[in-house]
Amino acid sequence: MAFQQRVFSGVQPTGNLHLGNYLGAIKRFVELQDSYDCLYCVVDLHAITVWQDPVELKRSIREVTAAYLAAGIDPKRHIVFNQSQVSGHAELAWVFNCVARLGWLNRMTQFKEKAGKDRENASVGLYAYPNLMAADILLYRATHVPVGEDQKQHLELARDIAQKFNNDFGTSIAANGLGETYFPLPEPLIGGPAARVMSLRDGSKKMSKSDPSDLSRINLSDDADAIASKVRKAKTDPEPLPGEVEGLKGRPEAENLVGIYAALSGTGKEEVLASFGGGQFSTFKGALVELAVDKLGPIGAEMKRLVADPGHIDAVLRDGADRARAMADVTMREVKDIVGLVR
Ligand code: AQP
Repeated sequence: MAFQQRVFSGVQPTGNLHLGNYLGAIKRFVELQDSYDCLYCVVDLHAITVWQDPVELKRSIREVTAAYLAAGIDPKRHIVFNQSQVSGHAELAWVFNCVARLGWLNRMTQFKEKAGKDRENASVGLYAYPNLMAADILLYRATHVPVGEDQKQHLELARDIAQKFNNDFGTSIAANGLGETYFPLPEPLIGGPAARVMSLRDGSKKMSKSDPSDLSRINLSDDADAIASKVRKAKTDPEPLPGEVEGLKGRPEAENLVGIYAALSGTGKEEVLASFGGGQFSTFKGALVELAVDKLGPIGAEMKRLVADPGHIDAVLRDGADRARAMADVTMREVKDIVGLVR
């Protein structure tokens, strides 16, 4: 690996990869390849924190891998793999289960949202999910983590865990000749006009794989007709588009569509409103359909081609896991020394 700074991030293989996953995460993964050493993971151990059909899970792991490759991630220059194939993730997560405090996890809003009212029935894995996420990142001592805004709180927890580990074991880290601090405090890379893509049916809810309405999201596998129909049916309000970003306040659906256009075209919301401000939604939606089909169509087509060749995808994952494991093994040997686990 050639760069000083290292990126780690992942996507769960839970089906229906959508525009939010693309703009909030995968598109940014691609952009970061020229400045960082990158590990991009299909986080299948996270997926099983809620029930997954085993046959569907295998399909989905390959589909996320295909999305990575189709979007432009280079698995030779960087590392693409699935989490379950590197046992260090689960091992380090256990150490972090013993570092993180219950009070910290009790504050995690994603657990509250996902567990809902039936909290007693949620899996222990769903509750401890942020500790596994911290392990994913710190196993490779990654310095930067590109994620959508919904993951900000988990990233802060990963920093707290790294800090507490460094403090708790400071003497041992030094005694083992491993420097003054062991884990870096990973920086979130969140931003751009689509850090939080909202549902096309409800501008107050994030676009999500698990939304029961398929009209709420644009899937990466949608064809041109499906994209056109979903954009045309997207909820809007009766006012024309404003000329300035200020005018999007209190208009979540308009803001969402403008943000999507900006992110897909690589500009900002200001530029989009400079072109479309004052006009009707129907004109803007027509342009958005054209842009979305232009940008997403080739990715969807390439995903389809790749998924038809599972042998190739599995070979990419195996090669990535071998290279990731070599790095993870070093960390786990050092962590065991630091913690005092005799080997
Ligand atoms: N709506 C979104 N806008 C921007 N970024 C998003 N991400 C997810 N939804 C949006 C980002 O995509 C990456 C991978 O997400 P994930 O699949 O690991 O988990 P998630 O955040 O739980 O995704 P979903 O779609 O909301 O799944 P469900 O419905 O199963 O909970 C992350 O970087 C995430 O921020």
